[in-house]
Amino acid sequence: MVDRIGNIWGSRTPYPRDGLWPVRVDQALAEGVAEDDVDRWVQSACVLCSNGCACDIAVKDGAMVGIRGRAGDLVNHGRLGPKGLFASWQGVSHRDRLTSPLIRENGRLVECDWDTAMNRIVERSQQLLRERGPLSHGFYTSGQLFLEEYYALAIIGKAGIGTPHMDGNTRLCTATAAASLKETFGADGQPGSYTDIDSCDAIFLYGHNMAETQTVLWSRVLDRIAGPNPPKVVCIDPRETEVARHADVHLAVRPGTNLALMNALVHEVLARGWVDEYYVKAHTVGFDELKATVAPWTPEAAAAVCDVPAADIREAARIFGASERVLSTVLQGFYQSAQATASSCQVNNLHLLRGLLGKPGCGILQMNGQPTAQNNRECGADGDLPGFRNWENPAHIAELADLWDVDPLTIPHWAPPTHAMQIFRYAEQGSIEFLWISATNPAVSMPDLARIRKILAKPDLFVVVQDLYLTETAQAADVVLPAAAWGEKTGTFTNVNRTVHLSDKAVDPPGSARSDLDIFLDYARRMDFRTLQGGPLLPWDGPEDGFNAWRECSRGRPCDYSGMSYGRLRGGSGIPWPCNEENPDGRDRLYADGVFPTDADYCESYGHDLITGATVGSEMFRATVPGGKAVLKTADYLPPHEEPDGRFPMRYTTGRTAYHFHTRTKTGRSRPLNRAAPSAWIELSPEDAQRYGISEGDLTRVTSRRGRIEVPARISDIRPGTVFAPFHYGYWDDGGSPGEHPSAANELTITEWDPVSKQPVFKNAAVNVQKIADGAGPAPAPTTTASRPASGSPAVPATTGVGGEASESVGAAPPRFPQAIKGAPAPAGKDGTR
Ligand SMILES: Nc1nc2c(c(=O)[nH]1)N[C@H]1C(S)=C(S)[C@@H](COP(=O)(O)OP(=O)(O)OC[C@H]3O[C@@H](n4cnc5c(=O)[nH]c(N)nc54)[C@H](O)[C@@H]3O)O[C@H]1N2
Ligand SMILES: Nc1nc2c(c(=O)[nH]1)N[C@H]1C(S)=C(S)[C@@H](COP(=O)(O)OP(=O)(O)OC[C@H]3O[C@@H](n4cnc5c(=O)[nH]c(N)nc54)[C@H](O)[C@@H]3O)O[C@H]1N2
Ligand code: SF4
Ligand SMILES: [Mo]
Repeated sequence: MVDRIGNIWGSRTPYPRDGLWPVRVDQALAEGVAEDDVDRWVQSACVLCSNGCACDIAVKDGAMVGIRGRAGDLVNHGRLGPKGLFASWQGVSHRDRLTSPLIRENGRLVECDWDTAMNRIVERSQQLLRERGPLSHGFYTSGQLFLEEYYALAIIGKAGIGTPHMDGNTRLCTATAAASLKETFGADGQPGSYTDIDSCDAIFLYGHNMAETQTVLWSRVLDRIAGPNPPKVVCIDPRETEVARHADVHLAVRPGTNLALMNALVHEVLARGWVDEYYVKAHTVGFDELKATVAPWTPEAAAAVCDVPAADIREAARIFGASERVLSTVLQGFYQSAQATASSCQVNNLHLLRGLLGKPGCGILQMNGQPTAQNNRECGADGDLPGFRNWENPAHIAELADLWDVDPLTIPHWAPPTHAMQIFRYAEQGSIEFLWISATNPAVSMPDLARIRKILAKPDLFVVVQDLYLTETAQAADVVLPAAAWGEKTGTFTNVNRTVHLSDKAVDPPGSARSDLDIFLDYARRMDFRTLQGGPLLPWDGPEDGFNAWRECSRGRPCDYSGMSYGRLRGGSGIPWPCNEENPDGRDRLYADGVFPTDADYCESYGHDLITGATVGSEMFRATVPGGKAVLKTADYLPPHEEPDGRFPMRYTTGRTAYHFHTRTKTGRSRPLNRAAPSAWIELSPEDAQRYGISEGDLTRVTSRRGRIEVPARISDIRPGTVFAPFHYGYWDDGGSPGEHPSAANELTITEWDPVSKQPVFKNAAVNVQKIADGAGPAPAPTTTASRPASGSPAVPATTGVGGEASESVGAAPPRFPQAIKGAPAPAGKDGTR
């Protein structure tokens, strides 16, 4: 039996450079259920991170009773990680699920039927449209719905209502991935592929704790590291993460200083002549400006700002410059930190300078986080237009108007789409009076929670929340709509690797819960949205109609799905887009020919100034960017806005642990995961702990200009001067609102965003830390992850595995937690080694 709590990545299946990653099928079944007892296995993919591991859901007597990885899928080769194995099916099979709509009556949420709930929404919606117009409406959605659901919502918002106020939690998540790809290459779309892990000589992880946040992808890296001719690993992270522990160079930068480091890496690559001059000349513009911007950024200059040794910066640059094939992955340590888009563009620039694109082992992964964030960006239920169309290009608006048969003037395009932080600002100011929140929990996940709570509680703001559970956000709603979860509905979604999977319905939703698609279609029908011809705007009967409509919308665009169908997605592996006549089986990596989607009539964006965020505009873009060339975009380093001072002397940063997903609505309801990380903590370096008289497990108060949290301290290997808090711990399992000891990391974070991507800055703020009580024992932080106790600190009991004794917790309903987890090697004939 393999334990995926104590042993997150499972056993090694090493393989050589350019080898095939061996298959290993991971499986978990509920206690008392044997493989022979399973009635059916239903094809799906995991929705607990952007890796998109393909799986089959085990069904017995109409209930989900387990999961196993799909051996033949190109993404995971059979593997699943802790969240996939436990939280997927357990997280939604819980007695706490919402089973009927709720409406607010005399201040309290009471159960009602669907007609009552939907009528209340439609009445308010119609009244506001009459009296105030479309700008009274805002939609704040997710990175966790299915493609068909986003596309329906995009059509409702853009063509039915006509509001620019549509965004998703994708703004908090991967807005910078999209922005950096648009700035450099002209359109969103992942250049690289997971197969680049198989072929690379070096892998750079920029602010990406892949070991905990894409555990299956990290298994692939670990298997390369364990095999012959392993890749070099470079890690840029202020904490001693599992990635850092495997790194040849670990640059533990001061939070908020990424761009200084990136400018130095580019400086070194130029200074040492590690540049493919032919490639740069043939395929890029902007070289001279890039060179001038990085000129002052010697390794010594960056070392002073980032507080890392100049020699380490040189060594990292040497690894980048001298390795034949380099893979880069970028995530929240860059996207949610200062100068996010500029720092991420420098990663693209490094690859362009060396011509390391479109070849095996030479990928860029501007990572996603949420399972379906990519689809929201593609379908345009966030601040993008469907099919990566450009809001500044009237021809693109006309295409959409044609496709939907509506007046082009209905589709908002007179200004950039409104980003999430601005939507909440309009709600705060009162111009948005109707806010429909689907599949996200802003009362825990947005910055500066005291402010967000105040906005959601405004009496004149009508809030609809569509969720699986009565979350902290749902508790503030006027109407709560119970949604069907993964496994209870059919749809498609696309992972980081552009790979599209179909997830089939395995079981019925609880009570009267309905799929998000059915809810949106019902709203569209009740609102009687019409086309110019007079037909219904959304005549779809179900998800497959939505997928077919989307295929047409995507045809000829970079994210071309026209060659896919539900039929083709059933049975085999997922398929990466573009999938069309030219690429009937999809394409593994983009830009092999060095031609980029920057043609002014085709591109998704004309770009921005990376310092101010001002748009470049069509005229300037046409004058300066020859179609097909990539743009070497750059900016000078600026210090973060909130720097430590006498009152708030520490840098505060936030993030994740392997065992929980976001606000824990699923992982907190899976017993093994909940036991592994039951409650909140902060991480402090031994030096700071000593300075403040704090010992392992002591209760601390962390204060910023916005608020406070009170949680136990783990003394860990984080860089001195920095405090880390996991952001998973809201209040649904603790009375619903912050009590005596608030624990949500976002009580402290700042209302600030990147000027280009508008992604909020969750990863730097200034705080003060003090001890408020002795601890009763060690902090409740896992010992298997970045929160592991610092070397040399007192003994702390290990994070328990699933093989250990069961204990009661807020976890899953009784018979549902797994007893057997298998990590079986591949059958004979496949190249599985153990
Ligand atoms: N277990 C688990 N996996 C997940 C999720 C989850 O909630 N739990 N969520 C999914 C989602 S939606 C996302 S977006 C991804 C996020 O995946 P990651 O980006 O890997 O996760 P984070 O922990 O947010 O941040 C990564 C690292 O950034 C570091 N960091 C903090 N500040 C800075 C800085 O200024 N510079 C640099 N270079 N690094 C810094 C932190 O120490 C942290 O280790 O994970 C996905 N996978
Ligand atoms: N301090 C700090 N804050 C952060 C971050 C950080 O690193 N630090 N990371 C940010 C990032 S990257 C992200 S992605 C966000 C995540 O923040 P949230 O989106 O708020 O987090 P989740 O807990 O995933 O919320 C998703 C909600 O959707 C519900 N849900 C799940 N599936 C379905 C479905 O099919 N239909 C419906 N209707 N509902 C469903 C779940 O029950 C849950 O309540 O947090 C952001 N906030
Ligand atoms: S790596 Fe991500 S997609 Fe794969 S099983 Fe884990 S949570 Fe699910
Ligand atoms: Mo995310």
